[in-house]
Amino acid sequence: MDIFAITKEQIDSNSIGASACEALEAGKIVALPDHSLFDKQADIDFLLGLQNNASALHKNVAYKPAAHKVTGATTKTPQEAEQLLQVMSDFSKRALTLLARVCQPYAGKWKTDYASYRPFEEQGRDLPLKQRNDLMHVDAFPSRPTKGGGILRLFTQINPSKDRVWRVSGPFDALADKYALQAGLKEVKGGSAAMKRAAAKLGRALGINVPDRTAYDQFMLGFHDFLKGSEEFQHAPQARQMSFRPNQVWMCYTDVLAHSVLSGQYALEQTVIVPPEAKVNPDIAPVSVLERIAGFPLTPSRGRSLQTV
Ligand SMILES: O=C(O)CCC(=O)C(=O)O
Ligand SMILES: [Fe+2]
Repeated sequence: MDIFAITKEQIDSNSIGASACEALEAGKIVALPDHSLFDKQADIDFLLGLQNNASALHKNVAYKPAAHKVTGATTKTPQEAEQLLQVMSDFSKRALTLLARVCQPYAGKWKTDYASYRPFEEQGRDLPLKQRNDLMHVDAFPSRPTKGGGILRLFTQINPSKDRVWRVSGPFDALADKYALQAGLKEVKGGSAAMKRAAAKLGRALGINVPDRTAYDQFMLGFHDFLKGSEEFQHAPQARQMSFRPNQVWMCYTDVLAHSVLSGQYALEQTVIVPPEAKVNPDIAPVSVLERIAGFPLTPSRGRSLQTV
């Protein structure tokens, strides 16, 4: 029920059409046939070996394709840094190629976001509440507002022997119907253009980047925190546990499907931001669901289109 499985034959014969996008938008996990997203075993061994530097790796390792840069890793030598950049960049390219084949209706329309490598054991990770990924949540990025776009992520794991275990709960509309008002949906304001200009100016003067958040982004950030802090939601009886085996590749909209990771080590992920108008069923996008509940637009461009209807 939560999984939409795609076969190698479907990928090879280009016969997926819009079916995977539809499943993803409805909050399902698309499971792909086992598929290595690495050129050679040596690249995988290199990433697994980085764990030996655990004390130097503070958080997930991020690869930023637009800047062709890796952050979050402290490498021992320039050669190691160069190899990590190369391996992450190759992974990112392969993941994006696969995404474009599985989600043809989106190809060319998304904004490429970061890729990441997650070298730590997730079980028992000691993180502050907002950063804890073992509590179910929908994703929202504080530094990168999507302005209504969907957060589509492709995951794989290079762990040779251990499953990655998730808990999931959806669909989004049921979650929003139950909790969006409690989480402050009616109170969010995008801020006026003048306020945003003033904040951006102040940010530049202080040398910090002030993200340009819409009311939608503000709500989703708050919703992420609200869900992590809700005892009731964390113990929701409808939540399901699922396991991903070594070498498995899977995708989902992590802002549509509430999820948490209970255990697992050595996963990689590539994110793309899909604008709502590129979706096959824009009416079920979180921004549309939330606007129906709120009764007012949550992003400026959607505000314009709502007014002309
Ligand atoms: O690493 C994972 O398996 C998922 C963690 C998560 O929820 C996230 O990165 O937003
Ligand atoms: Fe998440």
